[in-house]
Amino acid sequence: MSWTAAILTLFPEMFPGPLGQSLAGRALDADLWRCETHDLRSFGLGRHKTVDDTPCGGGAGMVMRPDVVDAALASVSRNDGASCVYLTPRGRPLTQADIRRYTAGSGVTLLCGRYEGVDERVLEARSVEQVSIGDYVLSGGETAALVLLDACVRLLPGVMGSAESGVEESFSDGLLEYPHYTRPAEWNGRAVPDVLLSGNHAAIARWRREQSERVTRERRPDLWAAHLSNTTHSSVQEGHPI
Ligand code: JB8
Repeated sequence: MSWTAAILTLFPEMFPGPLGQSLAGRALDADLWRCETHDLRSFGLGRHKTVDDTPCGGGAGMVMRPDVVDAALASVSRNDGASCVYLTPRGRPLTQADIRRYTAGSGVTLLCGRYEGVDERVLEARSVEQVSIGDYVLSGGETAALVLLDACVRLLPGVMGSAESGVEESFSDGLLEYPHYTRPAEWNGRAVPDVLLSGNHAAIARWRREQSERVTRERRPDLWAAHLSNTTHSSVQEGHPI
C-alpha cells in the first residue's frame, strides 16, 4: 500500500491541484503516493449539512464544530502509522525534520480548517499536531496542506531520480544555499563570478561555502545562530534537523 495523504477539507476539488503536475504528479500516476480527499461537508449536521457555529465567548466569524470534525477523523481508517496534522498559524513552525518524520510513516491525515478555525477540544481528544507553514494568514488550511505534501512527496522512495537526489540541498548542514549561475557568462552587463569559470575546484568550494555563510548570516540570523552553536559544540556534524 502506497504512502497516503488523507485530506479532510470543505474544498476537496483543491486536491491534488498543483501536485497533479510535474514531479509529484508523475509520482501520483505511478502510485508512489495516494491523494485521498474526505469532504467535511458530508459529515455536517441537519438538512443544511452544518459544519460550523458561533464562537463561545463571542467575537467575529465561525468555528468548526468538534462533533463534525471528530466524525470525519473517525472515518479515516489510517489513524495507525500516519500522523494527524492540523494546519494553522497558531501551530509550531513546520520543519524539514517533521517532513522526514511524516514520510517515514504510512502517510499523513491533514485537517484543513476554514473560517476562524477548529474547536480546540477535538484537536486535543484526537492528538492532532498543530503546525504552521509561516507567519502569515491564509484563507484556509488547504494551500498550507499542499505545501506540506509537496515537501513530503519529493522525499518518498522512487520519486526523485538519482540526478536530482541531493534531496535537502538548502537545509542539510543548517546553511542556506550559495547562489547559482549558468550561461551565458555575461548577461545584460552582468558577469558570472570569475571563480566559477576558473576550473579551480578547491577555490569554487571555498567561495560557495563563504557565500552560504554570508547569505545565512544576512537573511536568517536564527539559522546562523543555530549553525554556530552546532559547529562550536562538536556534537552534530551531519544530519542536523534544519
Ligand atoms: C483555518 O496555515 B494557515 C491557515 C490555516 C487555517 C486558516 C487560515 C490560515 C483557517 N485554518 O495560515
